[in-house]
Amino acid sequence: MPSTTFALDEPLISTLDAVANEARVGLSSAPKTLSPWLFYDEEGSHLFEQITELPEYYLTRTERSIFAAHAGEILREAALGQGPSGKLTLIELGAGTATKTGILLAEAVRQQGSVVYQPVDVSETALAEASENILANIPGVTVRSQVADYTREALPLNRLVETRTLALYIGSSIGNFMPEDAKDVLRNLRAQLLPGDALLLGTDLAPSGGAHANKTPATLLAAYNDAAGVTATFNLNVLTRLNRDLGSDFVLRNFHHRACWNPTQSRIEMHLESLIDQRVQIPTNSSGPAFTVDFAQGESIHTENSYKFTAAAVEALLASAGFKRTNSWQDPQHLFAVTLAAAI
Ligand code: AVJ
Repeated sequence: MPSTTFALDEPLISTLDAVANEARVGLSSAPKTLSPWLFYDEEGSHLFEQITELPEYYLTRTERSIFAAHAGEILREAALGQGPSGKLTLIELGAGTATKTGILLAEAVRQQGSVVYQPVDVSETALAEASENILANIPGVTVRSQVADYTREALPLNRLVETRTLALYIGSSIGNFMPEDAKDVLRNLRAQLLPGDALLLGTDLAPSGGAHANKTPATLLAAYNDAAGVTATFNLNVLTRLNRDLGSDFVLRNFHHRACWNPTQSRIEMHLESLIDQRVQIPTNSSGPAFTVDFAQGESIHTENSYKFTAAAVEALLASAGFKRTNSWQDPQHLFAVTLAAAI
């Protein structure tokens, strides 16, 4: 077994242990934090799907429109330099239900007759839905899904002979990571690729600035604080999850969803703000003894960062992880960017 391959027989800590650990560490630190992966229980995943359809949440539909407008060019450029018999194999990090990927897969089939698609995700049910949809709708695709946490394990990449890999890391998922961690995620991916393989990275763009800017902090704030309150429900659902998984006693009406733009860090932050002075109990669990969490009125739990990038920041991030930007595409309003890079 090559040394870059993660030993898949090594047991991963169970999800419940990981939840217990996150809660203990995050809620006893100052300021209090919880990791965004905690959002995605069954209800949270469903709420996120709803978010992607909100009028204010432009990210998903904008990235899809970029794929629809440029899929041919994206795949042709990703395939440049390959040997005559080589085809692109597509892998996708955090594929989820892979709803946007279909556009790229259909184009890959058009260009090369068939394609192998390897979606990687922590959710087995999301992967099952993804392959069902793709197999039913796009003939010519062979799906090989892998359940894995790409943030903690090396990617279980099955390289086929005579192919090049195009890794997809789309949906602005990279935006959830602190800059240092984002670099590590991409380096970890790079370590699984060969020179000449490609990466397609989807990033949300920073506000453009200027008096006539079409993307302002207000555009971002609306996307993370929608009028229908779906994002608020999504944020608060993390407390419901802790109550269910850990037996804690968070009272949801005592907290409120707050999104803010942090211009220094170029990120949207989501917080759950305590509306009163209160104490929450978390019973003993796999990560240690019972503990209490005290909140002062106005104190918050920082639940998510969503980084917004300039084109230059994307290029620098890619370079720091061993990739060289080859091309990029934006929607006409410059809301979102899709960047193609070569492993060097
Ligand atoms: C899934 C990380 C891309 O940051 O926009 C949506 C998650 N949070 N609304 C994002 C999210 C609040 C989303 N990502």
